[in-house]
Amino acid sequence: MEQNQMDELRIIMVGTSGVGKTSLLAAMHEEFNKTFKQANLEIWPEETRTSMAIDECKLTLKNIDPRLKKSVAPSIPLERPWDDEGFLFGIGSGDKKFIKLRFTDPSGEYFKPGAKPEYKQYVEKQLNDCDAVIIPVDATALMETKTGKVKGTEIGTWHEEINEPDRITALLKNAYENLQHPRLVILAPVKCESYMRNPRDANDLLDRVKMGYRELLEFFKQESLIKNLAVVVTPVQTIGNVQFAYHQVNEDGKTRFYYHKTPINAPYAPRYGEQPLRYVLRFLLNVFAENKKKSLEQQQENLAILERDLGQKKEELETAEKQLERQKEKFEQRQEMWWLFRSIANIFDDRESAFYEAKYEYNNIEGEVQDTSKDVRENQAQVEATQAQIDAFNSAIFTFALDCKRDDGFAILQGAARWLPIPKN
Ligand SMILES: Nc1nc2c(ncn2[C@@H]2O[C@H](COP(=O)(O)OP(=O)(O)OP(=O)(O)O)[C@@H](O)[C@H]2O)c(=O)[nH]1
Ligand SMILES: [Mg+2]
Repeated sequence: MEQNQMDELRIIMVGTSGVGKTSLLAAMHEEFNKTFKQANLEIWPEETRTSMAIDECKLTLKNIDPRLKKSVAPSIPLERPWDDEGFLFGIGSGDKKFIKLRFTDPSGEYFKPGAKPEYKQYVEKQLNDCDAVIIPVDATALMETKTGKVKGTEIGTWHEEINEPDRITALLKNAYENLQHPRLVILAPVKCESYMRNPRDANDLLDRVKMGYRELLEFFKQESLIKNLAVVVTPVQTIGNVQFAYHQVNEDGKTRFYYHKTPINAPYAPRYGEQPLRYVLRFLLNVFAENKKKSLEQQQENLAILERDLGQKKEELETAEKQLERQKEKFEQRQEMWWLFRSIANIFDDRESAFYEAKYEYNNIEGEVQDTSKDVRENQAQVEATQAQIDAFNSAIFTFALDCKRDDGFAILQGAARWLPIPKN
């Protein structure tokens, strides 16, 4: 999490070309307004290349033909990948923005083994720095074989080819080797309408995800990682009302899946797009609240020191005031004396300097008391503001977390207690 003028939390979509990164982000985006409103949070989206691509993707999916022949435009690999601002928006309440969220949706080209060095470096750095990673999983590739739906302990015939789990595992092993910060990994089956019809099918899909990413999930469970990693599975129907029909090997030797809408004129109705969003926010807000708690403790400590300091200075001021009173009285007494006696007395006992010294000392301490009082007020305001932020976040997390699904294909595989707790509201 970047500690600049406003904290920024970063999420990256990870997966090979055509697996469904942009479509998933589009399905999540479709739920944004409703989900944030529900949690009494405002969002301030910024117009970027990615936000326009998301709108275009939604348009394509909203008007997609009954046989899904038309497809979403592949995301364009940029000459300089870091020019990609991603999809950026501020979150806050009232008119106060608390944090920024940045979703990055790279082109699948970047993840290819033969990708250009600058793409490889980009992916490596992003995976190192991003707080959360979302991995769309092509459910058809995971669940279908040449002879129909998987049975027993089978994994889909095209899982390796299309989802490239080994490639993804290698990238994350590399990025999380010496993981020092909390991270969330979401495995999100997409194009999964045909496998989410009833809880039994949905849980079967979940089991296949665990089998299809066994090596990755075992890596996540190792000692050095387990305390910093939360892992979740959230199947998202990125179009809705779609049925897998059949597969066909095309001239290029590549297998293509064919689908149709059910009913044939069904509208664009993505389902559960808000679930990965809810888990991302539940995680990030917990991480954020935890960091805020640390800075709150620090602020409270500073405030306690300042208050102690102010107490001391006030005591010193009282002493200086008494001293000033005393010197003033003595000086005034001296002033009332007959001038000759006064001049002689002043030679042995200069009450005027003593008085002005006491006055100077008093003014000095009074200035310090005013400065420290100001510091105390400012720190108190900061402590209250941070506490208010934490409270706002906790209630937002609470609202988000309430509707996080944990059954029928959805699951928290790791880090539930540590990074996805539901705060007491
Ligand atoms: N059957 C089916 N196809 C879908 C669904 N959602 C998206 N698609 C299709 O999946 C294909 C890939 O989707 P994208 O979201 O562009 O995939 P991507 O990972 O962003 O691909 P790149 O940008 O090239 O890396 C497109 O042809 C979409 O039309 C769905 O729910 N069901
Ligand atoms: Mg894309």
